[in-house]
Amino acid sequence: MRVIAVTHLIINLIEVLLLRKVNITNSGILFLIQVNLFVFCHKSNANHTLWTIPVPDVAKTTAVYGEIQNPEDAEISILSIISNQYKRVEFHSMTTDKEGIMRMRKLEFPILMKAKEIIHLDRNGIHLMLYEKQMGEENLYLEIQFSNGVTKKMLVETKSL
Ligand SMILES: [Cu+2]
Repeated sequence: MRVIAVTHLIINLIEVLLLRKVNITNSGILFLIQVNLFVFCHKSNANHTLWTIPVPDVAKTTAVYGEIQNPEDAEISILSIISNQYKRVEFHSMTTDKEGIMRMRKLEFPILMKAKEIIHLDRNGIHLMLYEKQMGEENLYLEIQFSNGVTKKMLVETKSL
């Protein structure tokens, strides 16, 4: 009886230790997941990615979608956007006319942004149009010039649909 009891105690102890070990590992994994999630969220927040769809080399025009954020606590405006691959960058909006046809309309700079505002650029709304493609570097970049003197250089990713 005593031997059995001791054995049982040892098994219990091992179980507790194993369980603890497992728990520590689990918490470790959970912690790592949380850290990764945090870094991921934080990163995606800080980068506000822009993207475009692949266009044939002969195309002189492309559209850019994604997000542009005003990180400031104050109103600022976008004075201009320049690109390393295209001569001209315009803001466009999509409006539906009386006949129900969607039309692009050019928005003039400066583009006013409220404090912390995020402009969501998408295929049915506001987007960027890049004109007159020139030969140049492989990666497409946009440089957003804000009225507070800050210039933000953003890489435009290519997404295949
Ligand atoms: Cu457009």
